[in-house]
Amino acid sequence: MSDPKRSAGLTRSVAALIGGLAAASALAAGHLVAGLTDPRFSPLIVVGNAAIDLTPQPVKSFAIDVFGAADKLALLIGMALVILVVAVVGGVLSRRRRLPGMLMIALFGVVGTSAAVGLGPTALIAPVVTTVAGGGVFGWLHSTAGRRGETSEETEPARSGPDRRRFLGSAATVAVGAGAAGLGGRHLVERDNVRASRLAVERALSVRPVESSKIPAGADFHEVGTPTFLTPNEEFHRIDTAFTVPRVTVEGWRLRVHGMVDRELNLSFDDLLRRRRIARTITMSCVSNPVGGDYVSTATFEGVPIRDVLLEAGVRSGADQVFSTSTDGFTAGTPVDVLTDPGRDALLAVGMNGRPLPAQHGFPVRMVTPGLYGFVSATKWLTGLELTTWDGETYWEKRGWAERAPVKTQSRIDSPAGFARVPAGTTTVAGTSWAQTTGIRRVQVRLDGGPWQDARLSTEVNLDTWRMWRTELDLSPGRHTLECRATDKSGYTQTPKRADVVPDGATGWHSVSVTAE
Ligand SMILES: Nc1nc2c(c(=O)[nH]1)N[C@H]1C(S)=C(S)[C@@H](COP(=O)(O)O)O[C@H]1N2
Ligand SMILES: [Mo]
Repeated sequence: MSDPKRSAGLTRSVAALIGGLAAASALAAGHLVAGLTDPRFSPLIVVGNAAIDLTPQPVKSFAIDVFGAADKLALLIGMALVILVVAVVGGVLSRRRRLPGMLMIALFGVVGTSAAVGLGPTALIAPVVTTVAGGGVFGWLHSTAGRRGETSEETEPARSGPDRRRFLGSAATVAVGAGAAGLGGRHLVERDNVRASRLAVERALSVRPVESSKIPAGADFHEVGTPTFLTPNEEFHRIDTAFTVPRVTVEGWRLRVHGMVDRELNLSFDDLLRRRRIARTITMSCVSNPVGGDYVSTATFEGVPIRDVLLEAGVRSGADQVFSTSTDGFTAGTPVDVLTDPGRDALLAVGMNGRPLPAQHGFPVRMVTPGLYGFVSATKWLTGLELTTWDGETYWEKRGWAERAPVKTQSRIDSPAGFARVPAGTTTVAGTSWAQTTGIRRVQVRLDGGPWQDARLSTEVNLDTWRMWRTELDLSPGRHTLECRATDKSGYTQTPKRADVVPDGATGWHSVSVTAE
């Protein structure tokens, strides 16, 4: 039967559905194959990482501010929407002929595959499967839909009939298949292949959770709204550029200490554990923490002093930077004098609050350096320490952040929260302050720009950890502004001058506005 009206092509909605389903199956198939081979090469992850790399720094900081740890999920959803829109447009352009859609899939295939070229043969499997699946599904659905009965330019195609049903059946099969492949892929990509490793490390730790929580009484004012002194691992802030959490096993881990050293070291995890281990309670903070922000947390870390390992390797004279590397492509530069300072105890940490490091905090081994922001000193999923001079450019330096970044003295009001309504009269104000390696001498609070009054400080645990504070203020009914500022043990008092987080950390006083009634 030769029906001239058939050349009218597919309806717009069918064409759009075909485009969308082809894209969804392509990504799902690629994700599944990546789960079976190497998660790094999933099309979603490859595109996601490229998007993170291409994102201009201000947008990146904005995303971190707005989405916090959920920034990567937001990126994933955004990417999925963009891909869907492109696919739907591709489908609609292919109402009469398959070619435009096929060309678009081929183009995506070439881009995806070329991104994987040079990463080894397994890297090519996922993009190739993605492309073939996309093209196959598109072609198949397109011909199934084209085989239907009457069509006319003006009216919708028959809403019933065997051909229509056949197309809907095929579409449903593809949707279910794509869903299953996508879920299977997600399961494989996120499967905890480091679980067995973590159990082995658990047994090797010398600090147990109970011991690590032996913090003197009065170290926090949690009862009036400050954080607990130790941050539970699950609540510890997480900052990194890794789109998926790297899953590094203990068996696969090695640390190379090289560059300007007398003897290069190449340590397995067992080699590392055989060395002297210590535990230190340290407050870590991120340079992207705005005034009043909560990218600051405290844990008891157990690990091998970096100083021991560097002395063992023998640092040659002239080397003043340790350039650290990681499985996720992150790099950091840390001054040798800080890492070898016997009073500082920078660690190759394996334990956190009596547990093995969680995967998202760098399992199996990360750096922790008291007194420096994380981006210059806290490399997670650590793979190498290269002794060098200061001319190497690190991940964040290339993006406009500072080379040296000691943590700035800061304080924050935790309670009452900004814009809170509180009963008029005596109100407890409480918060946190930190000045790692120096220690906090005093925190002061003032009401509506009036005189500063000293707050009561919590018990000091050590100079590398935060110190909570509390005081009472008398609030008359109405709106009030509360401000705080800390003075550290060097005598420095926080400047009121507001500075942005770029390039080396925010300054300014935290202030909150509350209403008493
Ligand atoms: N491998 C790797 N290590 C990294 C990062 C990263 O992106 N990749 N981010 C750094 C930054 S900017 C900070 S603030 C700390 C945060 O450590 P956390 O996530 O355990 O709090 O890790 C540092 N180490
Ligand atoms: Mo950071």
